[in-house]
Amino acid sequence: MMQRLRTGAIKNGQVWARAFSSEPNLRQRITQLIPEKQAEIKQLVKDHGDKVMGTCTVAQAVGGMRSVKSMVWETSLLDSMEGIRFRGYTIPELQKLLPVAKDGKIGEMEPLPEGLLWLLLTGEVPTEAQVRGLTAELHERAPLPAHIESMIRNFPKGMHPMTQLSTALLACQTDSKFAAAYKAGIHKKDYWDPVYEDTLNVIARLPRIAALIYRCSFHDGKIPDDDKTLDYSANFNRMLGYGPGGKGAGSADSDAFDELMRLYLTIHSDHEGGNVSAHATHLVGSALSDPYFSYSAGLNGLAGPLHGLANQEVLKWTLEFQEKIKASGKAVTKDSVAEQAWATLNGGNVIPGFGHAVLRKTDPRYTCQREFALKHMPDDELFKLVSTIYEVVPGVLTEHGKTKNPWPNVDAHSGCLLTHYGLTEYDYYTVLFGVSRAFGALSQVVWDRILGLPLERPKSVTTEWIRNHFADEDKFSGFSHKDGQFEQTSINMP
Ligand code: FAM
Repeated sequence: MMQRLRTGAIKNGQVWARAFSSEPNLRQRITQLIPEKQAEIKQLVKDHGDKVMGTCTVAQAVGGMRSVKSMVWETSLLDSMEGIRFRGYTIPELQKLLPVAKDGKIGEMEPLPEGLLWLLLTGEVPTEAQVRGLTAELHERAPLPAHIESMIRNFPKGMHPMTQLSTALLACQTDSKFAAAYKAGIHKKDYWDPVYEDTLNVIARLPRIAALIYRCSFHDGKIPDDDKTLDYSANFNRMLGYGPGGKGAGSADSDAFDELMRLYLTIHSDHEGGNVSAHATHLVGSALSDPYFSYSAGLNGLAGPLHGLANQEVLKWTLEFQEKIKASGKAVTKDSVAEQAWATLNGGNVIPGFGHAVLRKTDPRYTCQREFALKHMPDDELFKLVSTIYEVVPGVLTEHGKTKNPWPNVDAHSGCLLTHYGLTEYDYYTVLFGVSRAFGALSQVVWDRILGLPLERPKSVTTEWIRNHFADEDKFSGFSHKDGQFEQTSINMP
């Protein structure tokens, strides 16, 4: 039976459906949804194709295209005041709805990211049986192409973990089902199918790639086999070398690190389409580059300090401050935090973990991590410092007067949680973000191919074109907030 599952899982979704429930499995459910969704997008273009969704001013074109509505992204939507909704659901809603680890009660434990993956790909909350089936399917898809492990083991010491992650994932491209199918002349209506295969394979393989990078960069290079009895996050933790409660954390909370990883992988998965990693993945995928190429590109964007790398920068900033305070023999106070924040700003640097290109309030991904800390580690020293920073920095940034959003984002909190459970190597943190972001960015790429979205190719212009175009008009003094659809964006002068 197991052997039948192993081969059948990848070739034929029917087998998985029979094995875990009589309900449709993920591939079957997506297949059922396709005709309806394809008809919907055709109708949408027929009904509204010539309507204007928004505009783009010169300031927006020069200032990073903030708020320019020019992309379709089905898996999530971000509201500047409320934060992210995954297929219409907020994070607290998902915490009450999505299946949890075995024996747990829905709503009392953190959601399984496998359930979120189902939601992102179908728009539907899966049943427990469907999630168990998906977990098992990901285990079957997890083995890496033969050359990957030795490649990671031979990366130069000191190569940044994100460089390793992007390179190792790209090297798995030898196994792309889409690239092979395209070469063999697949009909365009069937593109989505091998893209779906690649997507699930990438998501299944990322934990082992990421764990190998961690074990080789920071430890002895030893890594256990995949444990098929565990869910995606718990298995990832074991491969990283951590027990259910992490390393050195309180034994009362014996599965707290597994729970943290489930929450972490769920909340970092998607943040609509315009962020650098998602947009890069979508853009590269639009050239029909397969999911290995496109997500490797997304990871390269995630590695920037203004985007995913901010999580390592936050911990570095916080620990350096803690160290400085300890060395001076003083205590952490609101005043000393404010002093440090001003020193950072006066040095011409950003305060990592604060601000956002779209959000205008505290990121709900920050809030749910704070709630996790209050539940599991309220007395943690670093958590207390992060809480003080939360009390002080928004005021400093507001007084500084530049940032449009003085509130913390997702990256302001994650490092202190990981540190509590023993994962202290902050250069590694963005890799965890990268494992999670594949869920959202690649789910959308599957839908890009189902919906037949074409090559992405916006129009660019030169500054001379702009000058000439507006030569007779006095339009360089700004613009009005006519309908609240866009904001003046800042322009970075070198
Ligand atoms: N500290 C200091 N200055 C900041 C700031 C911060 N945390 N956030 C924004 N500003 C500055 C910004 O640099 C800009 O200054 P200039 O006019 O001198 O260029 C000004 O405020 C206006 O920026 P904005 O319109 O409010 O933000 P942007 O949309 O341009 O940038 C971020 C958004 C996220 C890049 C910016 O807030 C930032 O650099 N934050 C710190 C880095 C960080 O936490 N990134 C992670 C974002 C996260 F959610 C993610 O992607 N994972």
